[in-house]
Parts: sequence; C-alpha cells; structure tokens
Amino acid sequence: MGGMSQGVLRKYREYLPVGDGTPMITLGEGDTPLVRSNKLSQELGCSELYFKLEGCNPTGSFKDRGMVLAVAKALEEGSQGIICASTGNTSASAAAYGARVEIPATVLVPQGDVAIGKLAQARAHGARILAINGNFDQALSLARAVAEMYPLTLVNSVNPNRLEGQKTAAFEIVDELGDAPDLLCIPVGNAGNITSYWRGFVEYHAAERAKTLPKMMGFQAQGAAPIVLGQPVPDPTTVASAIRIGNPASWEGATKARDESGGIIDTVSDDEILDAYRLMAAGEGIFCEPASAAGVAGLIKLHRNGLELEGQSVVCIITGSGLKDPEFAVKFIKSEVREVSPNLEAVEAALLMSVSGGRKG
Ligand code: AN7
Repeated sequence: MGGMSQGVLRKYREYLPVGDGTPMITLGEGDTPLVRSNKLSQELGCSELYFKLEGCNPTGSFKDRGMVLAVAKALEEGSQGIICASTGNTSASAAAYGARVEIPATVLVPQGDVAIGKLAQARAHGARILAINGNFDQALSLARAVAEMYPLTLVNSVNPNRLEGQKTAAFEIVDELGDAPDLLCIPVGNAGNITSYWRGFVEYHAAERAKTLPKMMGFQAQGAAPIVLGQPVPDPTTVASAIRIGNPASWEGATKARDESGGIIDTVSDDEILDAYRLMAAGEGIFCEPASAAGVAGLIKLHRNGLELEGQSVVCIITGSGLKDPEFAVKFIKSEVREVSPNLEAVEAALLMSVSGGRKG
C-alpha cells in the first residue's frame, strides 16, 4: 500500500458500516489539506484559522466521502443502479463512482441551474442526465419516487450511508489539530454535511479521540434560508447554485447540530458570498465555489457583528473547487485581460502600466 491513497473506507473502517462483504472501493477520496489562513486570519484577529480544502477530493467536492460508501453498499446489496437529484456536485460524484464500479448512474438536475463543470463531469462519466424543468427540491422528490418504484439505490444524503461516509472529514480535522476546533463554519444547502460533521465530532469525542466539541456555525444564502426562516422556501434564489435549496432533506439533523453544539445557523447575502469568494481567491490563493464561500462569508459577518475570535480556533469547510464554475468567475470577478501584440515593445508598454519599480539594472 506504500504511498497509495487508501481512501476513507479503509482509513476509517472501524467507524463505518463496512463489513467483510463491502467492496473497499476508492478514487482516493479524503485526506484533504487543512491549510492555515494568511490574510483573513489577520483581518479577523484569529490566529488559528484553517480552511479544509474539500475541493481536493477526486471529483472536486466533499460529496465523494459519502458517495464512496453509498456506492460500496449499493454494490454489496446487488443494486442495479444508482439515482440522485443534485444541484451538481452530488451528480458529478455519483457519476464518477458509478463509472468506477460499472453501475449506471441516473441524475436529476434542475435545468439551467447547474454549473458547467459539474454537468461536464456527469456527461463525461456517462451518467443518464435528466434536466428537470423545476428546482432541486422538485428533482429530489422525483428521485425519491423513482427509487421507490425501480430497483435503483437513492444516493442523495437521505441515504444514511452518505452521512456516515461524510463524517470522516470531521475525523480528519481532529486527527490533524489534535482536538476539535472551537468553531466550525460551513455552508448549508440540503444540510447533510453539517449533520455529518456533527456526528463525526460527537463520535470521536465519545471514542476519546477529541477532548472538546466545536460550535457548529452553518450558513444559508439569504434567498434560500429555510432553516433560518423556520419554513420551506418554495422558490429559492441565490448566486450560489449549489445551495439553492428550499426544503433541505436533513433539516432536523442541522437544527440538532446547531442546538446540541451551542452554534447557530444564519444567513449570508449574495454580496457577502461574492466578497468572500473574491477574498478567498485573491487574498488566500484558494479558488472555491460560491457555495463554499458562504461559510467564510458567515465567519466574516460574525466578526463584523462583534464576535471575538482572538484565541479561538476556527475551521472553514471549503466544500468545492472554484473550477467547477468557471462561468461564475468570469462573470463576477472583474479583471482586465489586455490584448498585446506579439513583440517586446508592446509587452513592455503594457507592463509599464502595471509593474512598479521599473526595469532591472
Ligand atoms: C459546494 O450536489 O446539494 O448542506 O446536490 O455542492 O450537505 O447539501 C450540493 C451541496 C455546499 C451544501 N457546498 O451541502 C448537490 C448538493 C457545495 C455543495 C453544499 C453543496 P449540504
């Protein structure tokens, strides 16, 4: 095994519903970097701020941790195929793991609302793609109904194996920091991730791998904040398409995580999401998805509203890669691309306008 990535099923086998009959499949998910903040930590006066780069998973989002277990169990049970609804990342992950083990994947996505990279992944991996003329919540009820009628395994986070596999991210944070952080900031859409992290921290605490538990700080986009409002949002809107969800499947898990941990679930505006997205890219060197920026935006908002972060350890979950949604970057990041003739004079003339300090020697 030397040097080969073992994947989360092997690494955390004792904490997962994995038995002798479970195929130990992997695409190298897990073991994602926990990177210290450079810039934001200074602005917030928080010396221990980390980003967990879940975009470094094989399909570019956190979904792979739970998908690998859901697909392994589907195989173990002799399933003839997998199905899910998705704002994009779940479908990319299901398509990849389906291709890996050679069972067909069917994905239901809200038409016109999925980032191009995610759709490209589902296509490349050979998934059957149904573009539903409706939103994610409608697609999820349809996927549930179809999974009832046909011998297909539903691999949305209503599948308990998804939540089980996903909790390995909490284990990794504790393994790396030596304990749980004080605060965990995380975007909330269908609410599976926040539910899983809390479960992971609680289990590790019970197993005496961690002395403390974090406060769970979840953030929904303002136009798609059913948990904050206390009621479903029939027509959710936000620039962050991944979390454009009005009736989260793991609603109860999320409120339980919030309440048991003494945390919060709050909103962030689209402008706050955009500011955090830009700051992450330009200030930290981390290109994340708009939805991932919601957790960072939430932390910035809390600080602005007076939350003291000095002496606190904070982890922000960066749930997906910015490469998933290049159109978004082009649309929302103002940066000039200057056309220049292919000769030195023209390049120099262009540089003079932007390089300070003049020429060498
Ligand atoms: C980058 O792919 O729901 O609260 O169908 O892609 O666990 O739903 C994605 C959600 C955060 C929210 N960040 O996590 C899907 C889907 C990114 C995401 C979330 C999603 P949950």
